[in-house]
Amino acid sequence: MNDLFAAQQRETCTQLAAQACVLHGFALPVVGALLADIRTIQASAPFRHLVTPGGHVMQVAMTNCGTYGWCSDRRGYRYDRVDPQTGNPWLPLPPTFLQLAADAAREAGFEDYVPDACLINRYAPGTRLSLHQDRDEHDRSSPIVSVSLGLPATFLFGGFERGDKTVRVPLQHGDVVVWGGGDRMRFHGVLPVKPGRHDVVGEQRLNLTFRKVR
Ligand code: MD3
Ligand code: FE
Repeated sequence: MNDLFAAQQRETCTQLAAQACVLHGFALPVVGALLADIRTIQASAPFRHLVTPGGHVMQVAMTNCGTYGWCSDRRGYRYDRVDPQTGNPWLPLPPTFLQLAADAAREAGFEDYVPDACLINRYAPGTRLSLHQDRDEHDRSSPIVSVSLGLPATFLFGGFERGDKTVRVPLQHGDVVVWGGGDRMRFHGVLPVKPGRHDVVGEQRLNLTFRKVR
């Protein structure tokens, strides 16, 4: 590990842009509670590989909790109050999720953050998420808070056009990223997750993204 990387890991926060920052290890104290909640959520709404409007099966497996869940099928992308697979509402956001999201948002300068949706992404080794923008949320002024668990990944942080240059951001187990304001509409993605086994989470990467949809 080079000195610059070592120094970065000792920082509590790395600023990626004016309103985007990585809070290193911020979720570590509540990892046990988060994983227990994820187990409950996936028992009710199992991880599934959504189909894009173009007919491609997504590599990332997804589920949701909160008032709204992100869905994709041949008809398009949308937020839905019920799981289309079961017809049941998504489970509510667990208190630990709400507390962590609000604490991280406050740390990054956003007071009173109350998300109404949490998309849970599961990456098996080799899984990637291609460059995209998150544009299905009605409320684009609230930040997005993302929590990384398990295997490390390289996040691609781009500009406002698909072809803009991207910077690579290493994300570790327990890191929380807050993306707000003007930086919310940036293109972003995740490079293929390298094979490995995390002591607690196993052979996968999990990512929680909190959003305010309405
Ligand atoms: C940056 N998830 O679910 S973190 C997604 O690691 C998504 O699973 C990635 O991109 C993951 O849509 C990245 C979350 C994230 C969400 C929205 C953003 C990062 C963002 C909007 C602008 C910039
Ligand atoms: Fe995204």
